[in-house]
Amino acid sequence: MAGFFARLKEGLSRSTQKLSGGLTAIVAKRKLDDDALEELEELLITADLGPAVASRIIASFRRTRFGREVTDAEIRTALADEIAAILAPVAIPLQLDPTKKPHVILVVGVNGTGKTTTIGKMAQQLHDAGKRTLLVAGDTFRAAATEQLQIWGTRTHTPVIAGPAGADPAGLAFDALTRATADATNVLLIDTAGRLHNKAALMDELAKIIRVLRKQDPTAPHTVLLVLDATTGQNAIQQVRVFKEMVAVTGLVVTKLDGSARGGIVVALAEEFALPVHAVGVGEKAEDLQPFEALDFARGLLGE
Ligand SMILES: Nc1nc2c(ncn2[C@@H]2O[C@H](COP(=O)(O)OP(=O)(O)O)[C@@H](O)[C@H]2O)c(=O)[nH]1
Ligand SMILES: [Mg+2]
Repeated sequence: MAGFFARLKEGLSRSTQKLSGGLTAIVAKRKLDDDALEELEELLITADLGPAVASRIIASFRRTRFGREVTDAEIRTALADEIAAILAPVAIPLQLDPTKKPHVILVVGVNGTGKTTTIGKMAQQLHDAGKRTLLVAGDTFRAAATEQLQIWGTRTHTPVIAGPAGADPAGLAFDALTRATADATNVLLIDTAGRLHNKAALMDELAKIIRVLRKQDPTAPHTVLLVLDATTGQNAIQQVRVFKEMVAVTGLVVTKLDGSARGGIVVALAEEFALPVHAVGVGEKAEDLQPFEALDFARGLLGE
């Protein structure tokens, strides 16, 4: 997994520059007095960690280091430890329930966050793990979305259930679950539309998908994965709130951590929602989706 950590660290480098560069400037100047702590708090907020996390970390630094001469290396390490402690409880890999045939995963999120790509990456990894998988092209609103999923299906040797543009996604999901149950498929991955500008329609659509799934399996969906795009920063917080009102989100995937300067958002999400972060995306290839590791991420963020 060293390769992935290297990519994660490289991907986070813009976030790191912001946080770590700012930190050096603050700490190098003087000892950790009120002004320095205040600047540090602002820096943490600017780096998208959120006001709650920032104030808690600053309170901790005040308790342990107030008035002391500190080095930026010491602060960097202490910060990485604090961040890792916040992230550790949410760093929970996605568990498939082997008694479910299939384990149904509903993938939701705003347009463009990376739902279809994440499903494609998961399909590849499931294929490599010898799992039988079926994909549902439930974003029937845009024809391109169905084609995009079909390309991933071909690439990963995974069948795709799709309909014409405008087809009822709930109908597709129902048919897919019938087929998946009949041939003992391990995982059913359902793509959905992310038309947040028409929230009522989207909510109805998701509710209907869930309703028809439950006609066949009252325990489905077993996972509701909300995909968030790290580059949207604080916006991601609002997206979680909105989607939690629509569906019972069980976990998050945070994409586009490569090249985003806003990786700190993962810390704010952990603090605010305590939802499991199952995986992170650091690129467009199948191997660029990996389980979320608290310490690796915290160290990556601080450039350690
Ligand atoms: N750099 C980068 N691009 C990504 C990542 N995940 C998805 N993308 C890209 O983001 C764009 C939107 O992704 P898509 O899966 O179509 O989003 P959807 O509308 O939610 O289904 C595509 O160009 C993807 O290749 C990631 O982790 N890193
Ligand atoms: Mg899509």
